[in-house]
Amino acid sequence: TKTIKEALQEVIPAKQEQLKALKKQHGQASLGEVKVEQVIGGMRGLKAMLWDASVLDPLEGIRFHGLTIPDCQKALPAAPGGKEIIAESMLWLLLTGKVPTEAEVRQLSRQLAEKGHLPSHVEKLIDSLPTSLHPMTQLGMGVAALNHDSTFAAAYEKGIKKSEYWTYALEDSLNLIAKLPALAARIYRNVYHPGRPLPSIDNNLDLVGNYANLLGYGGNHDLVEYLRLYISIHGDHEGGNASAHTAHLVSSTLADPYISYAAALYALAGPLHGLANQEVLRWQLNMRKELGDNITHEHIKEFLWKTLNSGQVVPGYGHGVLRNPDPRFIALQEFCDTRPELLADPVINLVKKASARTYEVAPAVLKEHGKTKNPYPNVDAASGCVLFHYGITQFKYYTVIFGVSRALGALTQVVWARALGLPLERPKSLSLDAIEKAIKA
Ligand code: FAM
Repeated sequence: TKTIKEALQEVIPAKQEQLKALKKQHGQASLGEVKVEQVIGGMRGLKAMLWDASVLDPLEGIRFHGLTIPDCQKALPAAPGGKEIIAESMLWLLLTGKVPTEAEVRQLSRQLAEKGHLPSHVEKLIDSLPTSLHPMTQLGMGVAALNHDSTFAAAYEKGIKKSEYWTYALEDSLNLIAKLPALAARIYRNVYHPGRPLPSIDNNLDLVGNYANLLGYGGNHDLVEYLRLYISIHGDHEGGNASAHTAHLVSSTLADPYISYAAALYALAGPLHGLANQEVLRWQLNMRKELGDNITHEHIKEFLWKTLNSGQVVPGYGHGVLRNPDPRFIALQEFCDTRPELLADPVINLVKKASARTYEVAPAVLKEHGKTKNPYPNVDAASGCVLFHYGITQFKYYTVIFGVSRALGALTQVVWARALGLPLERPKSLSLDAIEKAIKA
């Protein structure tokens, strides 16, 4: 059975050739103009990055090497006895562009489990932090401190050829992904169940199976399956989203994958990006606190307008690229719809129903409000309500789960940027005067 490194070794040369030919034959070709509103508006729609593993169509949503989420749910191997995509299958697809065999992902699961334990200096660091320190801040610190053992940094110091960079970036990336469950679960245990013993990594489990076990939810098959789906579909969302782009920019300075991903996690920790899944639950629970449990459409409309009129955004809605409901939102909603017992539960029902009912009225309110270019739900509108049902009610932890997932895409981008020899990223900035002079010319 091929290892993921061997599978990657097979596909890299053709991509390197394709890039070389493109540069040689079409290096001077234009991909369109740059408008002033893009330079001062967060580069929306600016074609400025190369990223192969996923493409985000504004209407259709994400495709991973051409596969939609339903395609992935059909093609990518699940866990033994499971149905949902496992992280290793998504990682294999993102990195190699190929759908892995069951044997390949089982071998990758074992390879990751064998590297799953945390070095003691990271355990001590995490245990020394105040439980009031946000879990995302703790996760970034733990990831950065893992760079103590970076093979990329050590090899670079010794002096390696550019053509070898990707092999060390891959080794560090797999090592980091392997350690995320133990790191993320230790933070959860310290903050929410101080002193509770942490089980050890089980070499026969997949990454998320171990993660759920370490969180203390391994016995709940549905939750483990939900986490597998959740972590797989949050893995990559094109190259320009703030977390993946940060990892790409930082690693373009040849900073190692660990500190590059630590930087990405701090982008993810922003409320307009990954932290939105926390903000959605906070918003839903505030609505319940204010309105009680019989939340009607009218009530939700009033609460939406109250949010908007107080100058806040409605978390879970809108998107920088999407202009339709997020297929990731739909996949997570469908997970619930295929499990009637989930809908029976009063808590899930309320939060799920509240999030489903919010979905029934929010787009119209946002359209009437007239500002957002996308009035539809993004992945965060649904992702937290199922976690809440399963007892992971600590919504300040939700972005950490997103952080475990986004490593799949962000680190794939780091490996491929080194394999393609992409240079230091350095766009040109302009002063206001220079912009005014340029448009007059
Ligand atoms: N509620 C209220 N106003 C919104 C809005 C929302 N959900 N989405 C956008 N707007 C506003 C936006 O603030 C801007 O107003 P100003 O001109 O006053 O700044 C206006 O509509 C135009 O914004 P846009 O061009 O439609 O969206 P952007 O591309 O600037 O921003 C988001 C995209 C995601 C940051 C924005 O939709 C938002 O703030 N959504 C709520 C937070 C959220 O759910 N983020 C998670 C996104 C998710 F994909 C992820 O990364 N996890």
